[in-house]
Order: sequence, then C-alpha cells, then structure tokens
Amino acid sequence: MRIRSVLSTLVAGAFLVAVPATAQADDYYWLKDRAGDAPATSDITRFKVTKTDDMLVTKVSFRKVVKPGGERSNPVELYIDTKGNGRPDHRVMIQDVDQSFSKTRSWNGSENDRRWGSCLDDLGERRAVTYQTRAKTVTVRTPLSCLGDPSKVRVAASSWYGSDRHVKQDWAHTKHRYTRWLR
Ligand SMILES: [Ca+2]
Repeated sequence: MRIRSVLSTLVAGAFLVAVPATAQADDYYWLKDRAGDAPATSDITRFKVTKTDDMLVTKVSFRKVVKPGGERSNPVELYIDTKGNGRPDHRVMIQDVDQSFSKTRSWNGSENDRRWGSCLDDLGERRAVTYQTRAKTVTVRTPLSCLGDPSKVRVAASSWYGSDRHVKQDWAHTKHRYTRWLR
C-alpha cells in the first residue's frame, strides 16, 4: 500500500510539473471606473484586459450597452503600449460599425496614421479585430500578431461623447491610465 501510494504521488508530481511547460496561463488585469461621470452609453464602469497565447481580449463595461447599428453606440478607443516608453504604439477604435486599427505614436490617434497595416491578412483583408456586445460589456479581440507578437502589453481605454472625441471622454479610471504589464 505504502509503495503504491508513493508511486501515485510521483506520477502525479511528474504530471503537475509537465503541465506548465506546455501551456502558458492567461494573464489578466482589471480596474473599475466611476459610474455616473458620462452619458450611460459612454460611461465606463469596468475595464478588463486578458492576454492569451495569441489574443488581446479587452472587455469594457458600460452603464448601458446598445447593439451595433442603432442610433447611439458605445464608442471604444484602446491605446496599446508594447515598448514601455510611455507612448502608445497601437490604437484600436470602435464606433458602432466603424472600426479602425492603426499604429500611433501619440494619444491623439491621428487620422493620418497608417491603418490596418500590420493587421491585414494574406489577401489584404482586414483581420479580426472583432467586437461584440453582450449584457453591459463590449468585448474587443485583437490578435497579438497585429501588434507584432509582443512579449508584454498594457492597455488604456476610453470612451467619448459629443462631436469631438478629444473633448468629452470617459477614461477607464483616469486619463491615459494603463493597466499593469501583461505577459
Ligand atoms: Ca465612468
């Protein structure tokens, strides 16, 4: 009995050691934002980012979420830093059915920035920066390959309302605030 028990322990131990070598756990981080500081469909209440093996998954929660195609949308702007110099390197913008992915060097997300470049597939089609609305959350999925397969990544999120998106914004927590580094 005792030998059998020891053998079982050894086998179980070997198995446990083997698992982390083949599968890297997802890394995630989330933060809250104050509710009531913007109109409901632009009012971020929670922001969660998960880095998987091949995907950056961002979930932005609002006081109210509407389906795409309606009169009012839940605009989302993501700024992604992969280099650590403080400035964002990529920008994802979702406004209803309008989406863009671009490289950027600033928080202004210049419209002249190169669009979609690293996020096109072999046929030159836009690759999946996809998003969906569910309950009170807008989920945006960005392939890490679009970002150059970085070893670390951090993200800042904002929404806006009114005609000028740089004037009336609701940032996740505070302006230009990144999550911690996800690896
Ligand atoms: Ca808010």
